[in-house]
Amino acid sequence: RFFLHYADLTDSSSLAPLLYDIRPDEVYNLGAQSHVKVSFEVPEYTANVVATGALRLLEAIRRTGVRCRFYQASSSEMYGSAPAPQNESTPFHPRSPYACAKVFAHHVTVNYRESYGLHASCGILFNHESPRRGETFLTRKVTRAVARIRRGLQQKLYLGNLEARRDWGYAPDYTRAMWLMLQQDSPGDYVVGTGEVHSVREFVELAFAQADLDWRAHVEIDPRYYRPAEVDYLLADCSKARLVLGWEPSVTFGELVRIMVEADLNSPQIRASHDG
Ligand code: G4F
Repeated sequence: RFFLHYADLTDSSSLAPLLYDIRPDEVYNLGAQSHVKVSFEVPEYTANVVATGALRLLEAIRRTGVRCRFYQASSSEMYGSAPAPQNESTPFHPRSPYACAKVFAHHVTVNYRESYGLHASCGILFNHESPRRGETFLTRKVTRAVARIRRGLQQKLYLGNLEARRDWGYAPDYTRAMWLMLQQDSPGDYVVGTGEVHSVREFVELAFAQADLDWRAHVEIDPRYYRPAEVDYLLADCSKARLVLGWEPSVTFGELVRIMVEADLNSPQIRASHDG
């Protein structure tokens, strides 16, 4: 009962007919060029997908008159350099083209809710990770390298800023929060995170330790991975999600690192390269 359909957030002509055919009850807009560093290389494309893309989808819903509930994937990146902990009332201070585009998408979703009475909610999700995370994002880049080093497939891991701090949680917990938002009688905006902060350095240290490796023997800094403007400190205050949605994270930071390292250690691709 799972169907894939083709459409593209940069092509409004593909969105309305699809909505009209499917007539969904719920629409989750997770579409993006979601890599922060990459957004500095392709800022216009990022804005087209992330900012105008959200607007195209909202406009398609409005024009077709399909009565669905709408979820917008807002991001903790919108807070940028705003003081922590960040909650729904914290003013945004975006630090990348990606974050600027997310701020537009967030505000236009709120605007469509207020203007047209759409059941549209924004989840302001802090970093959420799992073994399915793309290999160019920090957590997965590290856990994959740990597994490859452990299996003798590489020696070094090159990273950027080790001092940035993030509120990292487990993606399946966050998907539950998204779904809960659309089950509420009224739409709203919710911060979702664990309320715990760790540095990149801590993540690295724990991931290597998980495989009995000393990170200092393998990690080197490559300035190419620094960003023109960094987001130093993100920490969620998700009191509203806890109170209204009854949402709680189920996986701790330590468990998240363990799940991701184990998945990469057991990954068939890494095992196959090792055996081969
Ligand atoms: O894993 P990251 O690339 O994630 P970032 O930039 O926090 O953004 C992610 O989370 C957001 C939610 O808050 C999403 F909206 C967004 O789409 C994305 O999923 O980087 C995490 C931190 C950064 O401070 C970065 O500078 O790790 C630092 N870092 C250090 N070395 C690195 C590296 N990041 C990457 N990707 N690669 C490195 O080599």
